[in-house]
Amino acid sequence: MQRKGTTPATFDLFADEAPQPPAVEQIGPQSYVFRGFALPFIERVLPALESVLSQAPFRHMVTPGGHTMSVALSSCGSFGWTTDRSGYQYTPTNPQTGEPWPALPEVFRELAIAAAEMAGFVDFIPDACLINRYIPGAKMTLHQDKDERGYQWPVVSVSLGLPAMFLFGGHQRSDKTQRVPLFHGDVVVWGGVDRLRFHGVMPVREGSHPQLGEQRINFTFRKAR
Ligand code: MD6
Ligand code: FE
Repeated sequence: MQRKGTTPATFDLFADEAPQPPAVEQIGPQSYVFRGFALPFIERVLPALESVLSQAPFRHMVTPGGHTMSVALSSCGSFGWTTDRSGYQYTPTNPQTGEPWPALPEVFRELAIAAAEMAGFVDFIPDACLINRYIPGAKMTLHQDKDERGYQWPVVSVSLGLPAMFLFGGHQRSDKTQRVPLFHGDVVVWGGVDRLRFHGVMPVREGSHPQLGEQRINFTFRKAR
């Protein structure tokens, strides 16, 4: 369509852009995806992440079933999540080093609390942050997050780097799953009636992210105790 001089320049600039996905998507009665929510925090998050990982490097854990996970894991906060032949558990120290887990960086706490509030969970104080690294091909099979002491608090999940297809199921492993693509900066919050829904991540596809390279990093904040 031809426009004449009275049209503001910005109008034409944006006229041909693809429609933007909504900034908030509700994926369950008490579950939301907040697109790009972490981006304003990112310049503070990345150095904080480096610092945590220098103290508690990623490692591949072995599940109670004897499988080595394709996802590499670290933690920060008062409790970290570990798994070995004897089971899954939250521990106050890193079994790898015998030291307490690195403290939860202030910017992580701010991000988690702000996202939880957006989803209607006020007064969420996370005490554990699990950090997952996916290289291309890594995946997370369907699971429930149920090693926390209570389920009244949500889980806040932050995705960075390569995109991934998140699978959000129901309360039975066999329930149909929704596919939710997650991109750099997206934050998912779920809790309440959705807190124990099965979920997983499909194998991450090859690619390179301008800031994070050939990997996807996911943080999940919880109240473990
Ligand atoms: C991931 N996330 O996105 C794996 N769990 O890499 C999870 O397993 C998860 O994103 C509970 C709540 C949100 C999550
Ligand atoms: Fe999970």
